[in-house]
Amino acid sequence: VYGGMKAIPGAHPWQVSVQVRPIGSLWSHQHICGGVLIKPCWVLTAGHCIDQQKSMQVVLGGVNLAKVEPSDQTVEVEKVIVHEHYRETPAAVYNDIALLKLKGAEGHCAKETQFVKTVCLPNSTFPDGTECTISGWGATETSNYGSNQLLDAKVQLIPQQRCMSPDVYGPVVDSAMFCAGYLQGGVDSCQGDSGGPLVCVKDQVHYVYGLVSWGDSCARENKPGVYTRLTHFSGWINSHIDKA
Ligand code: 4AZ
Repeated sequence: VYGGMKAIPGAHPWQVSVQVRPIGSLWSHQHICGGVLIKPCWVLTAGHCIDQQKSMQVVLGGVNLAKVEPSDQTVEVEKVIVHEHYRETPAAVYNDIALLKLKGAEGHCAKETQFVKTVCLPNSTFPDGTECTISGWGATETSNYGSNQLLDAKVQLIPQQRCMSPDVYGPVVDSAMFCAGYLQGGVDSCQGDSGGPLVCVKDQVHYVYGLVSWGDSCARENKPGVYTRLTHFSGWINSHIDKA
């Protein structure tokens, strides 16, 4: 996150660190992406975060990736479901969404605590200009490698026609994506934040409205972050959760 601040422990209890263990490596797991806890046994992340070759785990409840915290819950991933129409082109990433089914007895994968909670999926659109919150351990203005501390920042929902205008991203942006941030730049998600949440609040209820997906670099003028629009994928999400 560029232009962010250190998150208060427990402020984003649905935030997940998605980690892989490189094959043949003696290293332990490494953070590759963010994710979002939507059910005790289900995490949403970005499709581009998935490498089917590697064993995955998620860490819930923590803010500092560099140390084991008492609030941490580490859970293995049992199954990965990438969207059937996930596609990456040089210009954009389409249907950038995946579900991770966590290991554990039915409904008892992540344990709800002050630091680990699910977040609601949205059932309606938020207005242009709404201030929402992004969070993650991704690259910052001072480190391409990202931050050990979870960071967060406020971003604004940008009108779709601005996002699709030629001076921003043009028509490569489709209706299953949206832009958020600031056209003047400075505050944005970045590499390593992918798959993590953009959360908006209505009537004191938190909704995960988007997943960090792509952008032309980070925090640049006229190049806001592009997010997977979750209202577009509620049918896909529910059908896979119900049948699994
Ligand atoms: C990435 O490389 C990436 N500024 C993620 C988010 C953004 C740009 C790049 C948005 O995963």
